Amino acid sequence: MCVFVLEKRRMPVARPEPVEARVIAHVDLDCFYAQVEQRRHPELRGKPTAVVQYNSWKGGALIAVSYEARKFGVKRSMRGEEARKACPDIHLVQVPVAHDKADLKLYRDAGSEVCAILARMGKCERASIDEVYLDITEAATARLIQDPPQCWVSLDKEALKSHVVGLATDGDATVEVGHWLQRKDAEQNDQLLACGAAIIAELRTAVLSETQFTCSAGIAHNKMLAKLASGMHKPAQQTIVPSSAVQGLLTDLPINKIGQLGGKLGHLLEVELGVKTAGDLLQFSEAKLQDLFGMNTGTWLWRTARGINGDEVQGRMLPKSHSSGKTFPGPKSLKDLSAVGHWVRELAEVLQERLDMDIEQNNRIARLLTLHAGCHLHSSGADHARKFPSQSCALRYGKEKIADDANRLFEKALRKFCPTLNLSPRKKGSTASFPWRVTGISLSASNIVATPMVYSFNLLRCLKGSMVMFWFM
Ligand code: DCP
Repeated sequence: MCVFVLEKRRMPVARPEPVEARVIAHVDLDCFYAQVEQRRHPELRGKPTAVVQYNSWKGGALIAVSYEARKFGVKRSMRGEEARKACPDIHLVQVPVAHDKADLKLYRDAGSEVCAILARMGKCERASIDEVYLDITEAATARLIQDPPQCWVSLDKEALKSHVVGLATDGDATVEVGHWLQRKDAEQNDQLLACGAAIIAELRTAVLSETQFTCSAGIAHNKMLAKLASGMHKPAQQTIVPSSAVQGLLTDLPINKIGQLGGKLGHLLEVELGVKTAGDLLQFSEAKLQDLFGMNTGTWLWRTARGINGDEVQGRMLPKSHSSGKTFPGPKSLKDLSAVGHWVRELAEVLQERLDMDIEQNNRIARLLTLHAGCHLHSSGADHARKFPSQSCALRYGKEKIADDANRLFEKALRKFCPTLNLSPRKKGSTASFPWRVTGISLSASNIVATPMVYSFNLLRCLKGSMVMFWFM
């Protein structure tokens, strides 16, 4: 019997772990947008720097803070003015703007540079604009056979600076880490992690010398543990999680720190079962968790509490979808269909640019268009938020077609959101306002597939019409 009903597509799925241990790394760039801006403006290097949103109210919202600025207590939750109070010498750089909204191309491209370097040693999955999972099992196994840790004559400086979870280091940490990496009596899995740590140290050094970016990493036997470890020591450091340290690491770990437990599922565990840490979950049998959450999620929870995770690194360096969105907070909210139509057209143009780029650079097309929006309904003076239903349809290329389809999707969603609503155009001069306001819109293009060259060439020809005619002349 499944007691807690949650949206199925959002539920985690338990996958079996392989018999042979994997070596997985999670690499996360440090204060990413701030580093990109420091590279673009070398005079900012080593100085307290933050990147702020284009909306300049109270100095703009901080979205990335350099580690030099963090020393003064500057945090991402602050606005520019507050940050300047905490650190008068801080340099605030505005995020680039295009189409009247933040343009992240600069950061996306910088993330791609890093991915290309990391992918040299194994399967690489781009998890976000500045995070990558790597499966380096093959490379670590090969190194263990050809050049086992006990035989290393000199140790990589970065590898020696690793942190090993569960290793008590009273004296010189690098000496003790060096011993741990080269232990003759180490189990094979720990030796594999030692080889993995050496490989990741080399890759991080290559990233620094080729891009000027520092990054931090976690090295473990699965994705969940590698991700937990990469954030433990930042910036520019790496952390290894040996199997023997897993239970100690998880016992007091707040469940919202575990991927997929930050949302509704984690909230349910806390409110309904009093589970605050991964250790608290250990008291429930697998059968009990299956009873409460269904077979698959129950098993996933039981395994997660024990640090077991079979998710594979996907071998995907390109995004699974493209999106273009904008928020309209407070007084900027959109209050009529023409304002929504205007912004839908702007967002459609940005989305089409990214779709064109994907065809040209990667030979891929998207097949599904989805509109998401945040909408508030105000009736009898009360302004209450309710979930606005997302709507999808087949994606037709061309910015006008995308805009038309997205506008239709918006109206369809609005009718579902508020079935009694009259959407017919207001009479000229009418002062009656719509009983809703839109606080955010996003268009996304997903279901991306590879296209044969001929097809994509024809598609480009349709899209760029006259320009292609010119090429042929
Ligand atoms: N970002 C954003 N808005 C947010 C959070 C992040 O635009 N609310 C952007 C700016 C960040 C980048 O995404 O530089 C990566 O986010 P992270 O959460 O990984 O944080 P940072 O890389 O900035 O810092 P850290 O070194 O703590 O990972």
